[in-house]
Amino acid sequence: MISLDAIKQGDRLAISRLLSAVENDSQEGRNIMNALFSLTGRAYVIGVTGAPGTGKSSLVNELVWYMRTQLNVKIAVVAVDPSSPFSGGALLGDRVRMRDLYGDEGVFIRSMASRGALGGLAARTAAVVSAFDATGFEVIVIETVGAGQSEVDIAKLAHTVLVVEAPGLGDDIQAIKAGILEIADILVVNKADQPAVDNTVRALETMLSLGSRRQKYAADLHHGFQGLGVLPENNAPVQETEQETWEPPILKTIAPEREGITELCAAIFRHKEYLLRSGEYQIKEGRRLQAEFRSTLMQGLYTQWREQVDEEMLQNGLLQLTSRMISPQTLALQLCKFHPTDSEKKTTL
Ligand SMILES: Nc1nc2c(ncn2[C@@H]2O[C@H](COP(=O)(O)OP(=O)(O)OP(=O)(O)O)[C@@H](O)[C@H]2O)c(=O)[nH]1
Ligand SMILES: [Mg+2]
Repeated sequence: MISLDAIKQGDRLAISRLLSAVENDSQEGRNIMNALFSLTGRAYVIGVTGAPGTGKSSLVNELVWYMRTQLNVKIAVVAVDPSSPFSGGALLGDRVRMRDLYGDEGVFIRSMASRGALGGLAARTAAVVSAFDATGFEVIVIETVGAGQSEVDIAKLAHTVLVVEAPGLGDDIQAIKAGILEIADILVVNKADQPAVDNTVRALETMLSLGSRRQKYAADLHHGFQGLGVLPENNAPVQETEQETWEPPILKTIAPEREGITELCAAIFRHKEYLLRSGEYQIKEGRRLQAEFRSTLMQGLYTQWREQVDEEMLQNGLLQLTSRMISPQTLALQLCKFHPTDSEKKTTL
């Protein structure tokens, strides 16, 4: 039994057990998180992603150090690595400076187990973030490697996403994937002590300006169509008034020298203020809660269905599917006992 009082008092063992419980999606974890729900929604979440070896963990160390010692913020780190079993360890192992903070109750570092647990990685990360949020951590940093779909999903949990690049990873553009640039609120070129750093910065500037020109072109096109009366009024999300937009800044850092860390934190807080001013903060929060609701519901419905479905019918159906005697859609409809027209109606909701 995990004690709710101990969690509320910030007992680290109790918090640790809660984190495991929510990560494993256990009933106890769910019950506690339900009881703590009113305490969530207060933390500021920072996502840190980028190619392997760019210096994410080193930067996270410095962010933690800065926020803890200069701003007196309670901060938690969630290290997520869907592919390699090593990086989480590197985050915990390569922590020379973190010794300054050893025993500090205001810092909590957690590596996510990448295997053996139920549910999607993004959903489990969201649960761990909520648990930290509920237990009073004011800033939560999620560190993740790479540019796959799960990193993009995890990035959606963050209010501010840092994409970390470094010079000298082969071709300057090679490590920069268009998909990952789209999720960046701040671009960090770490290892600025190395030659060719300015090439990396220029490459990023070019990619960013191409991206924003494309967006502007799409908006102009939309306006043009509106002017021509091609688009109906009620189908026009683009507003006539100039809306404030966020241009991702490109910042240079040298993590081991602690260079550029103050500026990086300042940029994070500027982005936070922008989100609050523009109303995007509220929109993001709403979207996140709705996504959590949907994934919980889907998982719940699937579990319920799996418990109720006739096992023999399922196995026979899967055999028929594999030999292409029946389509996946037909099999799903048969096993759900949905009336086709009902399900068609539902999918349009
Ligand atoms: N020269 C230089 N080396 C750096 C800098 N930042 C980090 N490093 C070194 O680069 C290596 C990788 O740093 P990490 O912080 O582990 O990088 P990471 O992105 O977390 O790596 P993965 O988690 O494996 O993807 C380490 O040997 C760091 O000491 C920097 O600014 N300059
Ligand atoms: Mg790392």
